[in-house]
Amino acid sequence: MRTQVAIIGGGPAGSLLSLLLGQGGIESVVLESRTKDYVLSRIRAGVLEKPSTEWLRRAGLGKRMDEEGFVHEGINLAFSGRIQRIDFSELVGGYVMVYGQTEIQKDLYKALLSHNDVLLDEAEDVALHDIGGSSPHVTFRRRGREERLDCDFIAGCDGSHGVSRESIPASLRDTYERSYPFGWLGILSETPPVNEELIYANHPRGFALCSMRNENLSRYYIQCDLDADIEAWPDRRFWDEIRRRLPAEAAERMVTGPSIEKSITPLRSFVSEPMQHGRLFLAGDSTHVMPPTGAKGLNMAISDVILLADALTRYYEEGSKEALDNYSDIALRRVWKVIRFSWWMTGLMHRLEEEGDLGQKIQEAELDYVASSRSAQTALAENYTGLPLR
Ligand code: FAS
Ligand code: PHB
Repeated sequence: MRTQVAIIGGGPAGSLLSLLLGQGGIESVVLESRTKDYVLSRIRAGVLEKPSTEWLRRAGLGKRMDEEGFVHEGINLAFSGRIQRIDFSELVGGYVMVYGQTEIQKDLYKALLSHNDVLLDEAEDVALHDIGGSSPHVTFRRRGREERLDCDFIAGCDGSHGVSRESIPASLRDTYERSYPFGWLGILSETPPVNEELIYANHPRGFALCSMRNENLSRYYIQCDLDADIEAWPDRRFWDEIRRRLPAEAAERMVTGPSIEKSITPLRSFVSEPMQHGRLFLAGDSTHVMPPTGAKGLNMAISDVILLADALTRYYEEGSKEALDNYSDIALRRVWKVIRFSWWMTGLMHRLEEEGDLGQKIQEAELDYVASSRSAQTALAENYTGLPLR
């Protein structure tokens, strides 16, 4: 087999890249190790930055997003028994869109499947070869057959546990990592959301987040110990705990019900540099992971892909390698700003045992400052709604 760009990973990054390249007349093949149905069943992100919604519309993926998604012109910070709204439209003319990653993945696969044989799922033992040389290729096994895919370039969009990043010699990679000593216990419930917009809550008992997917599908998270046992968190205990972490006015409004999904997510910040080695280009979680507190992971995957698709298009249309050569530097500048914001939101909103009660008081004072300072709110709004691409 031969193609122009071999894409490893059929998540949001890989499938969006393939779609954008196809729209520019550039061939690609996406190799996904899981089944399509498995990828479509994953519950992950829920919030899109304004720029992400604009790029998805330009890629022809705006229709269902604009029909079924919810534009939010603000978020709410809860602390010290009160709630402070951050008004994105007033502060920066911005918004975010609540539209689940599951829905975006459905739209992407639907758009991709109209292009023949672009997406090959259940591709096992994917291995990258000659990424530093002149004939890059990928080998894999599918449906019992050994396959080889020759290409000009390889895009590593295989997430934080993929093979692409590891294909770059360790001596040529710089990795930066911080794992937090806590996780998020999240549930999905067919109940009306407690609030029209998201509530991020700081509380001495730990962080809590009230989010949603639609008017009758809510997504809630609470900070939990990393080694927490899901069995020890029956729904009743979850609802009691999240209510205790919210101001009374919200806790009283909360409608509870059986959870239809429950999972624990570890929190970490991770960056691997560079995002390019020879003919291999990395995008999304394969090269950076951040705590979901800033709602950034999916949005960063999308912005990497917008940059990479543009650079590959310039190469094939104009023969210019300049954008490809600058891809890693340009993408990493935005990555580090977003890693910083996610680290800041996580440090502000979570119970940090090592900081003790003094730390809790300092967090509450910082939140009180944010609540009373237009410039602090503007900085938060700028970062949350989406920083410029370059
Ligand atoms: P993905 O991990 O989504 O996709 C990689 C794909 O590669 C997968 O389908 C995998 O099966 C495949 N793959 C792996 N190894 C392979 C191999 N060897 N060969 C072939 N294929 C391989 N982000 C936000 O922006 N907003 C949020 O609100 C948010 N909430 C989150 C909540 C949770 C609970 C979690 C876990 C994450 C959240 N994120 C959020 C981050 C998340 O959305 C990721 O950033 C996003 O899925 C990244 O997309 P990809 O880079 O495509 O990686
Ligand atoms: C979600 O809805 O799943 C969600 C929203 C905001 C975050 C993280 C997750 O910061």
